[in-house]
Amino acid sequence: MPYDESQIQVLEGLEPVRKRPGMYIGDVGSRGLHHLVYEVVDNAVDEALAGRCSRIDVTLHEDGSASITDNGAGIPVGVHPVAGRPTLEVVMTVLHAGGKFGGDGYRVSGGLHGVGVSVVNALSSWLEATVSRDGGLYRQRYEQGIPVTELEALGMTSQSGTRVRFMPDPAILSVTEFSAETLSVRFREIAFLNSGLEIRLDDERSNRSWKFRYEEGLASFVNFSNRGKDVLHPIIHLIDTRDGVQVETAIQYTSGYTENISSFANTIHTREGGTHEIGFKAALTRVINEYAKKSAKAPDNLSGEDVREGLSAVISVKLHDPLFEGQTKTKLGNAHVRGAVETLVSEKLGTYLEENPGPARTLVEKASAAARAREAARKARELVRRKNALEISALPGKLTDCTERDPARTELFLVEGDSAGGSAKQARDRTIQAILPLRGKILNVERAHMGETLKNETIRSIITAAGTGFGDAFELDKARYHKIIIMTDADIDGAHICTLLLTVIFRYLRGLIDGGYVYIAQPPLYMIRKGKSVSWVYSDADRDAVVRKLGGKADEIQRFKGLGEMDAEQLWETTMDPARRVLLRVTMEDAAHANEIFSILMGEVVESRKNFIEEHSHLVRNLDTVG
Ligand code: 0RA
Repeated sequence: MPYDESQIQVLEGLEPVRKRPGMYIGDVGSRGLHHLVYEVVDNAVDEALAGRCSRIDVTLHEDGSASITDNGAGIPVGVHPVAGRPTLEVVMTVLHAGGKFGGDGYRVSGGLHGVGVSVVNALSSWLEATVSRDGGLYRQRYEQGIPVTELEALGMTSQSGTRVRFMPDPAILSVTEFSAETLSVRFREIAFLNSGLEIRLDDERSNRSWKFRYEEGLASFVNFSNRGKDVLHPIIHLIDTRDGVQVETAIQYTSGYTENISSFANTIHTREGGTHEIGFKAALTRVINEYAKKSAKAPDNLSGEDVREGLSAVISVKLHDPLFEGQTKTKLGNAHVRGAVETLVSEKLGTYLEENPGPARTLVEKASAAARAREAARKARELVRRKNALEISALPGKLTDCTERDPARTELFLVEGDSAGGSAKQARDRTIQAILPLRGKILNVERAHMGETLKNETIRSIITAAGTGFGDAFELDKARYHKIIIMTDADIDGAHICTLLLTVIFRYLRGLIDGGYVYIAQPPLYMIRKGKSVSWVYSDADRDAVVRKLGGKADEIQRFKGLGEMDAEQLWETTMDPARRVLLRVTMEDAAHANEIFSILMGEVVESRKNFIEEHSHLVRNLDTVG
C-alpha cells in the first residue's frame, strides 16, 4: 500500500512518543501503563461530561490487552478536511489531534491527562478501534501506531460509541501487566464524580468484575471515605452552577482530628489544590464563624484549621478551559473559580446551617474544641522544642549507628521489636547500615494531637535519628540517612506496624517520602530447600508453586514467624544485603491512597479496621521495586 503525503506526515506524528514516552505518560512503569487506560477512559468521560455517554466498560483480556468501550458519540469517521484521511485515523495517528475537536463538553485537559488517544496507539504493539456512528460500524487496526488496515465499514448499527482495544508494547513499557485493583480505584472515583455514569471493569484473567454507579455523586464519595468512621451528622451535599462553573461539594465531620479534603476539576484529582479549594476553605471558615458568633460559648475567631479538624469533604468543579498549574500540573489556576465556589458554598452552607440547627451546633462545638485543643497543643510543642534545644545532638540511646558519615550512602533500618533488632545488628553491614529497634505500641498519630505525639518516645527516637526535624521545621538536607527502611515481620501484625510507621512519617516527616527516602523491606515467609538449592518465598500463595517447581518434594520447608526467627546470615542474605534484597520504595503517588488506609486503620470501628488490614496487608504491592 503506497503512502501519500498526508500519511507520511501522519507517520512522523507519533515518532516522538515512542522515542520519549516519559514525556507523554510520565514513566514507562506501572504508572505509565495504567495511564494508557486512563487516557482512553478520560476521552469517554469527556463524552459523559458532554451528556452523550452513560456507560463505560473496561475489560482486561487474557491475552494481556485491554479494551475500553463507551456509548458516547463515537469518534468521527468522515474524511478530515485538512488531513484528507478519515478523522478516526487522524485522531489515532496524529499527536494532540484528539483535542482539536472540542465538542461542547467540559473537556478533561490537564497534567498528563488529555495527551490524546494517539499516545496510547503509539505505545501499543497493536490497537483496534471500532466505532459505531452515523448508522455504521467501522474498524481500523494499527501496529506500533501505524495503520495496517484502511478504515473498514463493517455494516450497519443503530448504536453509537467507541471501542478501543490495545496491547501495551513491551518494547517500550517495562511493565505490561494491568492491575485491576489500581484501575478500580480510579474508576470508582470517576463514578463518584459523575453521578449516574456506569463504569464496569471485567478482569477476564481472574474472572473478577466490578461495577461502579452512584446516583448520589459526591455524597456517595464522602460516605465511602468515611466508612468505619464515627460521623457526627448526615452528609451535607451541595450542587449548583455559578459563572459557568458547575460546583459540587459534600461535607461530613467525623470525631477524628484529621482534615481530609479532596478536590477535583473536570474529574482530575487536583492534589495541589488551587482556586476551587481556596474558595471552599474561605467559605467554610466564614460561614462557621458567622454561625458561631450567635453562640456565647464559642471562641471569637475560629481559624481555618479549627473549622477543618475532623472534616471529610470532596469538592468537584466542572468548567470550560481549566488551567492546570503547579509542579505536577494538578493545581487549578482559573481565578474566577475561587469567587464562584466561595459565594456558592457560603450561600448554600449558610442556609443549611440556619435550617438545620442540630448539625450546625455540632459543627460549631467541634471547631471550638479544636481551637482549645490547638492552644493546648501549642504549649506542649513549645515545651518539646525547648527540651530539644537542650539535647540538640543527642541521638536516641537505642540507635546502633553506622560508621560512614555520608548520608547519601547510609541506611536506617526501623525494626520491629528488640529481638529482631538484635538479629539485624548482627546481620548488618556496620559501615553503612544503622539499626533502630522499636519497642512496644507506636502511638496512633491519627487519633492523637501533635503535643501528645511528640511526647511518645518511639516517635521522638525516629525523628531524632532521621535528623530532619519535623512538621514546619522539616529540612530534607539534614537527613542523616538517604534510605529509611521499615523492616517488620511478614505477617498481619507486621503490616499493621508498618502502616503505623508510615502514618508517623506521612504526618510528620512527609518530605522524606517526597525525597524518595522511605522504603519497605521484604523479608521472606519461607525458606524451601531441596538438596543444595535454596529458595526464598515471600507469600503463602507462592509456596506451593515453588515446591512444584523444585520437582514436587522439598527436603526442608522453614516458615519464619518473624524476623527474629531468621539467623543473622539468613536475614542479611534475604532482606538486608543491598546486592540481593528487594526493597519497595514508598512514593508520594501512594500518599493519597496511604492516607485513606491510615484513616481507616486509625478509625473508630475496630471491625472495619481489622477487615481492612486483612484486605490490604499487601498495600505495598503497587509500590515501585528497587534494589
Ligand atoms: C474526537 C472528536 C469527538 C469525539 C472523540 C474524538 C472521541 C474519542 C474517544 C476515545 C474513546 N472514546 C471516545 N469518544 C469520542 C467529538 C465527537 C462529536 O463531536 O461528535
